[in-house]
Amino acid sequence: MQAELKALIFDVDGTLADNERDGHRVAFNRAFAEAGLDWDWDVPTYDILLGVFGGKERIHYFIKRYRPVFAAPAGLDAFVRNLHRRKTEHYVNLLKSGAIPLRPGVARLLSEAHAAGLKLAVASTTTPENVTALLTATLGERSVAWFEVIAAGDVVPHKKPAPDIFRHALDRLGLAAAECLAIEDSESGLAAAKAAGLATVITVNAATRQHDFTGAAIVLSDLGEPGQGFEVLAGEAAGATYVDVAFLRRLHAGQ
Ligand code: XBP
Ligand code: MG
Repeated sequence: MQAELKALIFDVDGTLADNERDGHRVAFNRAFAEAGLDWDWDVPTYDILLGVFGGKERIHYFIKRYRPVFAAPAGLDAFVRNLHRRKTEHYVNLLKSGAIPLRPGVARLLSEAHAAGLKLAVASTTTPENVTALLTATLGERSVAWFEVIAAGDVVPHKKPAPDIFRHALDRLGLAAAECLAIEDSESGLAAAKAAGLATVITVNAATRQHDFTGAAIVLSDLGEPGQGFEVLAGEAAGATYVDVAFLRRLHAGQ
């Protein structure tokens, strides 16, 4: 790419932290139990439900597909909204308890990129307070200010795989897609980033390893650390073993 790399736009769930199965899933189940529902999302069910982005959207889909005769006590939308609000509280409490660490290389890359003057942004489907709670719990309160833009949740009409949240982040950054790189973990996330014109680095996790990542700039097991390198699943790392700012600049220039 001709343009200089000016910003990194991070997905959150599955990318910054491996937080779906042991974080979000647990929080959903706690909210269901508390509401007296006999719904319990085990890992295989949750892996299917992860195809639907957004917690409220996921609950709606579950009811439609698995509990078609369920009659919500109030209107369905209000019922799901309230249930999801409690889910968010449970999730934030899980984060505060230290249950969810960042993935390998994330803390290192964020602090290096911030120090190098790259702008940092988030483009996520999750609820905004989940993002600030994750950053605060793992990197401390001041890390939230490293991010010029935290684009998350219902601020756009269409969630991933639609490109809306990445376009929104680019607008707020005041940058062109060619000046940025996205970091994602899922096929839908890649589709969203690509449709917004962004070159994308993929770090897979157990739930996304089998996804189709055609069109990604590179597909890695994780960001890697100096002593514990990544595995390259697709693309060319040119001898690098972990992702740092120099690696991202080279990758971006080659797009
Ligand atoms: C992943 C999602 C989210 C979370 C749950 O978002 O789809 O819905 O699973 O969060 P991303 P909420 O990978 O874009 O970060 O319940 O707050 O929606
Ligand atoms: Mg994700």
